[in-house]
Amino acid sequence: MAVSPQLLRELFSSFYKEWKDKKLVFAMHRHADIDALASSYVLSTFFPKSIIAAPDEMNSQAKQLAQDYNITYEYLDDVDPHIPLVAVDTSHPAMLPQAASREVVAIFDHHQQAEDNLKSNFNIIDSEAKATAEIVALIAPEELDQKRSCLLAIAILSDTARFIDATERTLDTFVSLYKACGGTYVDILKEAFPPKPLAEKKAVLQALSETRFIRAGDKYIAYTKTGLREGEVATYLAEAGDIGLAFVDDEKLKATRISARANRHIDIELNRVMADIGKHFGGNGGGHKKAAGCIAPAPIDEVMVYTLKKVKAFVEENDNKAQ
Ligand SMILES: [Mn+2]
Repeated sequence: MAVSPQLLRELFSSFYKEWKDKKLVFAMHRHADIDALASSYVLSTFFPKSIIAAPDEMNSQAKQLAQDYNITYEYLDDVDPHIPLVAVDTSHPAMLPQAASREVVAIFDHHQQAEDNLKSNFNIIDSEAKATAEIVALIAPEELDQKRSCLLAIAILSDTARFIDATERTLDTFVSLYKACGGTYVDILKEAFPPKPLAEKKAVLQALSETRFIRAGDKYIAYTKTGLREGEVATYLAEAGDIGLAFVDDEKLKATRISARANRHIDIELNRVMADIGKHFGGNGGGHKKAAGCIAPAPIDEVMVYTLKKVKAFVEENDNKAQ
């Protein structure tokens, strides 16, 4: 269920009263994206003593946006561990490992909540919001200027992959930000989907060229391995078939990461399947119903075999329930 804007504003205003003059670090999730960056930045402008930080390297789109909009950010490991933390665009410890050693005072997020999520005093969370930027726009305690309006509009466009999924509230929020932004729609589109670096284009094309697929009832599950941009690859596959799965051998994490997407024709809770698969391998998973992921600490081929079996069974079970 969507949380009413009024409730979100009330929650925010109690957080704001208590923290507006104190030092805070707004922390993005791992491999921060445009939504995490733009939301953290805009939130930090309401708290004059705060800074923003990334737990590791941001993705190339977020890096480009930070450069274009002159946004400075730090690496979380370089930030004094005594500064209280606000988690932005995530509430999962796996997506923000540094949260374990810091005081988490608030969370701004739009992902599905699970039992093992981070806990804080101020949970400004609405899993029906299509971007954290949508929540930030709704709770903004002051009128947003051009720069901040543009950033939040770009984040909504990026996180919804050009409104693949949106509510009336998402669209209304986007339009009012867009009008305050001063640019054209194409300007916003260009920032939300900047050109890919050569290596990323190659990785995506390679992944698509090695795609395989299986059938589950009248649905196709398409899957492949990729080194980069697994979310984008999984989205292409879901659009071409029904469910897209992109597997990444993550050497740093010593785990297989999975990105899973479903198209608009399936009613499925991929966040639940991904949580189950993660748990099975001693890792974890979650996300949104149609855009989820997991970290499975096991070899990629083993994870692939298990995941395909699990997802196929889940799709069939889901179809039977629907009939
Ligand atoms: Mn987001």
